[in-house]
Amino acid sequence: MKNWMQNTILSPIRRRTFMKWGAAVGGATAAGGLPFKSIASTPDTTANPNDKQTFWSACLVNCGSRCALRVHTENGVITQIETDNRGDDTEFGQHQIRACLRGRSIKHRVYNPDRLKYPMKRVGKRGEGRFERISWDEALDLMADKLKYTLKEYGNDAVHITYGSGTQGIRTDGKDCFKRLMNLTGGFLDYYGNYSWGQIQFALPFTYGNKKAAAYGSYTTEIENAELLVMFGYNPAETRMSGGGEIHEHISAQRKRNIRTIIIDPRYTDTMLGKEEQWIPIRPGTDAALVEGIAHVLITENLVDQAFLDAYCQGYDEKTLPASAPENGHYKAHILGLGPDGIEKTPKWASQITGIQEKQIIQLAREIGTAKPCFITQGTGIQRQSNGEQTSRVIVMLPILTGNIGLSGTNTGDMPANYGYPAPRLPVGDNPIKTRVTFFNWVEAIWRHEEMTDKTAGLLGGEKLNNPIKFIISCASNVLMNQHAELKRQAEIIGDESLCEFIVVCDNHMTASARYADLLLPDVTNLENTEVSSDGYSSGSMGALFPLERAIQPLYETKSVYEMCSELSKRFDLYDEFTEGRTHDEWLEYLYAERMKQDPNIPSLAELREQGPYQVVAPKEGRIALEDFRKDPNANPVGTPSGRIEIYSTKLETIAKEWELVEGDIITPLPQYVVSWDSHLDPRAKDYPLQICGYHTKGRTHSTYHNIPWLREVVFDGLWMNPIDAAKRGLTSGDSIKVWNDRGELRMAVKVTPRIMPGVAALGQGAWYSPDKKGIDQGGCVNTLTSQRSTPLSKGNGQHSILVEVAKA
Ligand SMILES: Nc1nc2c(c(=O)[nH]1)N[C@H]1C(S)=C(S)[C@@H](COP(=O)(O)OP(=O)(O)OC[C@H]3O[C@@H](n4cnc5c(=O)[nH]c(N)nc54)[C@H](O)[C@@H]3O)O[C@H]1N2
Ligand SMILES: Nc1nc2c(c(=O)[nH]1)N[C@H]1C(S)=C(S)[C@@H](COP(=O)(O)OP(=O)(O)OC[C@H]3O[C@@H](n4cnc5c(=O)[nH]c(N)nc54)[C@H](O)[C@@H]3O)O[C@H]1N2
Ligand code: SF4
Ligand SMILES: [Mo]
Repeated sequence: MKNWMQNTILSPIRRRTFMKWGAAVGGATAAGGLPFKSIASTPDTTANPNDKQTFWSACLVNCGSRCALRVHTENGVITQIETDNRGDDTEFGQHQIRACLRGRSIKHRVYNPDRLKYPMKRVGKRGEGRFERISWDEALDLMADKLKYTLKEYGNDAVHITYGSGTQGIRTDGKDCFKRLMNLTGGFLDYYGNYSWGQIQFALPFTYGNKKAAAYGSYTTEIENAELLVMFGYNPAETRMSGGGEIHEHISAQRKRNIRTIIIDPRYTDTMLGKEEQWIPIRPGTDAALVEGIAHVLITENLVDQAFLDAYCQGYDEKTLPASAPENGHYKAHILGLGPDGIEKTPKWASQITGIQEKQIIQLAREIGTAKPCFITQGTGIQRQSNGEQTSRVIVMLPILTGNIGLSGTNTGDMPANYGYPAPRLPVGDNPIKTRVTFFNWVEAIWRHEEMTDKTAGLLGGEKLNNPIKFIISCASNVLMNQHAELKRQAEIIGDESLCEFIVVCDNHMTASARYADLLLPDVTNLENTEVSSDGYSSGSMGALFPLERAIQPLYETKSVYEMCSELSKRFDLYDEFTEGRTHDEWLEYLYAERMKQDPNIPSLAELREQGPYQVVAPKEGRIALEDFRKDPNANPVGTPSGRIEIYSTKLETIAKEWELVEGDIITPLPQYVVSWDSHLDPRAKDYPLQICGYHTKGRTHSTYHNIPWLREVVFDGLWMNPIDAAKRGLTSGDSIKVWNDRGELRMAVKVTPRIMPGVAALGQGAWYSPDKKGIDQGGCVNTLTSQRSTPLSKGNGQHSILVEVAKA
């Protein structure tokens, strides 16, 4: 593996330290094979001198799950990782929260040749990846000086803390410490929304009112009461892999009554593999056209629930259309071809767009129209398309049209809801800077902040930005370079030292983002820290508190973020305010004690550490979304202006009139299929005829766990291609290919498989971006090919909309 990483100062020491641990932990594959200088420090073995010990810990990455780990150490070195070994799987709520292969391989993430070991400052050009080791004092002085300069010269709103989900489960340490400190200095430019659900979470409140929980759907446990289960791009077998949580409940509910399951996805996913009755492959970005074709059948064959639409909804037909709407502005007219576009959304019309046979659409419509109750759900890969806001709103039209809402066995069409059991959390304080950018177009705020307003860029809490972003803190985040889109363009913006003047990266590993740092702060991993974590956000109907013990002492010169920020706070005369007199471990104890006051049932901290995760089953009430509304819509209106489900949204009618949109962007009061950029109907498809369907692979969590050779062997990392497309290009499995469009090019291997539909290729996101000297990515990172254009409504990420061409390399 030859890439830019070998140019960093880290490379000489990588092999040696890794081999030393390799011997201690029973051998592992070492990356790279260069000679080395011996400047490595050894793991601290003084911490746990009594030979063998076992500690509770957990995997804290952002996969939506949270799993228990048991860490075995010998003389202060991790020897083995096991997972939850308690309880009795026959009783729900007592079952083991077993980790997937990623969590079980965490030892190799801790003892990894890519570990950041010392504070380092950049030498050479930004992005070149050359660094010089410095002391902690020098590092924190440098950060404080640059930060003070930025605050004085520009203001607090020139400082941005990026999105970053690498330590999703850390709440009393980690990146929140930076937020707490920045808030004490006068605030920072924050973001809203997230790369995961930016579009659906922005769009569905127009239909259903404000969200109370993370997701607005029913719990997956409701599946067991359904007659039919229809899932759009929902893939829990790969994206919620914990032994506790969504996939566990989904499978047991489905099995209990053998519920007929139909899955719509361009890929044949692990959620299928024989557990489905029907796989309907669909062209990416066209689910809304499929649903409109289904709606046509439901309407023309009288399968809609007219009474429900009249009593609970606004804008299905003339009767409930608000006065402000144009004539024939209602949904029925739109489907029947009587609306402004004059197109009748017949199954034949939908068939041409989606690639699904007309008769299959008709059959699907009749099944959905007659199965009561029907549980309809969607994953969030669909809304990560360029027309994702519209698609998520259109999909929820199926439960709305058929009245499958608020009743046992139904869902709103949104992703499923989950129980969350709150863990202690360090207070971050109030941010005096109220204007926020979206999680995705923060990059624009670096170079064209003057053009960004509430009406052009979706700013919240203010109408304009007074300053460009001049200082970035990126902690437990890889969006600086790997996880954001269009990386060649990104490198030009981030790499320009005259734009953003200082970049601090705090991570465990030498990532693509870390390479763009001016200052590198090496963080401890969660196995080197203490914490009490909550369940992830996809734990199904079971919440939990996970104890994390410090299994080994911090390696090298790593420090926890809390420690870094405490030291930093002294340089701003804010030490007392920041620490309130507590160390991190004291905060944890204090916050846990506060938590116990709210919920006296939870075990003490000592008991928790003794017994392992504390599991709590969600109450029965509240598991069916919109149950109260269904019972009495007047007493329990939804949070829309009308209090009804707004098929026709008056808020969107106003936004469509007032916002200044980029040419080609469409916002409509009705949910509808729209052709958007990088779809198969984009004129660019002439040059780039293949769509890529991005997805989240079980081989890693985003970019985290990518640098574990075992996982790279277990899960294939290349491009999936249908035999028909491969034959056209003379490709067979294992061939080296180049994949390109006008934004970039990458090299990888191909896997020829009927698990992906013709005309579409599939590529798991999160591989490490490794451009060579010509800028060709040798790492297989899909964001080489994605677009930085933000979506019309939420100004979010359409990172699954990709057009490419492929050839043998
Ligand atoms: N193993 C693993 N698990 C993870 C993560 C990870 O990186 N790795 N990441 C976690 C995070 S942060 C998130 S946000 C979630 C993401 O969860 P999702 O967003 O649901 O995951 P994706 O894999 O992006 O998309 C789900 C499915 O949608 C399909 N799909 C893509 N485009 C379309 C389309 O236009 N139409 C249809 N019908 N299907 C489409 C994909 O093939 C995929 O099978 O996963 C979480 N879980
Ligand atoms: N093309 C495309 N791009 C995508 C997506 C997609 O589907 N397609 N998905 C998007 C989604 S849904 C998401 S949520 C984002 C995720 O984007 P990120 O939140 O950036 O996720 P990761 O790549 O896992 O990066 C987390 C970083 O945290 C670091 N880290 C892990 N543990 C620790 C720790 O203890 N301390 C510190 N300081 N750092 C730590 C890891 O080394 C890693 O660099 O990516 C988005 N990008
Ligand atoms: S990656 Fe997710 S499912 Fe796997 S062990 Fe970690 S928390 Fe559990
Ligand atoms: Mo995400």
